[in-house]
Amino acid sequence: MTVLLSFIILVLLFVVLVLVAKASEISAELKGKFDYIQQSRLNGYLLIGFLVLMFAGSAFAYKELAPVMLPKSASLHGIATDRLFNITTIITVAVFCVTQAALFYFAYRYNESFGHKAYFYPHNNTLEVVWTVIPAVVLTFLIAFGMYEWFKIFNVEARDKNALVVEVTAKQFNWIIRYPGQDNKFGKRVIDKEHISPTNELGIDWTDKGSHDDFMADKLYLVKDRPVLVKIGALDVLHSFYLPHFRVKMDAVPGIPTEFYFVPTMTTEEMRQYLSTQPWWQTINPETGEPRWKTFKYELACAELCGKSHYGMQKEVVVVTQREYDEWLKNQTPVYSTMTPKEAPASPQPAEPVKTAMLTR
Ligand SMILES: [Cu+2]
Repeated sequence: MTVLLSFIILVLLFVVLVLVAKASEISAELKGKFDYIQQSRLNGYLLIGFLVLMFAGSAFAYKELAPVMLPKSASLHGIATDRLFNITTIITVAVFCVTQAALFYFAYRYNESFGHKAYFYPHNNTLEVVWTVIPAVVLTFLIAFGMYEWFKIFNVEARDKNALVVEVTAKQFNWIIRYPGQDNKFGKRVIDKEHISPTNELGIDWTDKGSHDDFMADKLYLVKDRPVLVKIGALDVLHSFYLPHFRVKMDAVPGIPTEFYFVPTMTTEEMRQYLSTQPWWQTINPETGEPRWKTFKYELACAELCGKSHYGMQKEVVVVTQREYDEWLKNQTPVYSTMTPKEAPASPQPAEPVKTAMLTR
């Protein structure tokens, strides 16, 4: 509230200043005393002041916010994504600084003065070529580099066949996480009135034996250094599966299955140890009274504004070693085993081979 009020006061002050300046300008003009040269010089100084303020403000914001930016990538492909992001940022920031400095400096340097007539300079072929070719080459390089990394991340042939497979389905406003169980195959899903119910939101066909060992999890458990293929879907509107610490983001679209394959490289514990060496993470969290790194958690968030409780679409991601994962796996209960006979119809065709999930490509 205080911030909003301060902001309104600042805006109003600015409006008052502009109006006062405008009024004095009109009155001077009416009196025939308006000094255009002096006004132009003042504008020049103000523009230089703005330039300095803008650069100083940006540098300050960077210094203040850099420590709370995402820590280093916890996935294999994330290293390349970060490199691409950094290269793009460095190039665009450099270009921005040079062009803005030139823009404001020229406005200051060539303001209106006595005896100076503006030089008419309508065209220069060399200049046109230079400022067209250089950005074209740089942008082509950035796009080519980006596409190269993109195709590497989405190279289906290079995928490990033994990857861990997890199905994550988005809905307003939660994530449903399903693991395929021991057989590593998901039970079939059927999207019709008969199968979908409040107790079976995914429309799992319980007559499919492949579904009998599938279990739901409240946290997304992943294994360090073990590739994972996340099969992503949505039940209602567009959502976006976002794992910021792993540089993973993929739309969750109703009716169109998407997926993301990646390799986590740091367990939650290893990330905490790494963060314990970072100054901001060493500061005390007032909510817990402990250093921030101690309660660090990887996060699954929705990155698509999907409704009024969009902000609440969060789940914890836990990365563990294979041994810890196996231990966790032992304690998971398949949904089928907890169902009453009425809810869980017996499989009518036991001989039929297990079909893979409907949403599997
Ligand atoms: Cu969402």
